[in-house]
Amino acid sequence: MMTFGRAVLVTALMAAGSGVAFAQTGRLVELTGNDLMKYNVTAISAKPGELLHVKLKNAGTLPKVAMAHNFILLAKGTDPAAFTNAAATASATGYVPAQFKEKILASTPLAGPGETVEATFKAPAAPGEYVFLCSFPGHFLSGMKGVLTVK
Ligand SMILES: [Cu+2]
Repeated sequence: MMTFGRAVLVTALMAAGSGVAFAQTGRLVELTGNDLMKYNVTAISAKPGELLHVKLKNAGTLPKVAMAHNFILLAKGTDPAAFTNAAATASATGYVPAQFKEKILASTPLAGPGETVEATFKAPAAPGEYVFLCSFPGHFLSGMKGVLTVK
């Protein structure tokens, strides 16, 4: 049983090291979301492969069940409307649709009022424009989106 437990721990550490919420390094990108369903920053630039640390604060006051925000970076070529349509029915997974899992380059959990969520990830290696958005129902359509430009 000890051997099994250790194997699980190593796997968990490797998973954490590969992306989300482990390393505190990376260039800090601070975002806020508000009760008007907007990010304060809608354009981010990065070098190919640059390590970024996104911090998203929900600056609003409405209850989390009605107004939460996240940051999801989509792979190039992903249709954001199709993604958010699928997300709207994925409340059980924090409005992250399982069928789009391989299209998500980075994501944070949902932030309720006053909460801050974070994600550390490498910018894509391929130059281009990558959409980021909030997948809480209705927020993308209200304009809660932006573009990460890799160049
Ligand atoms: Cu939102």
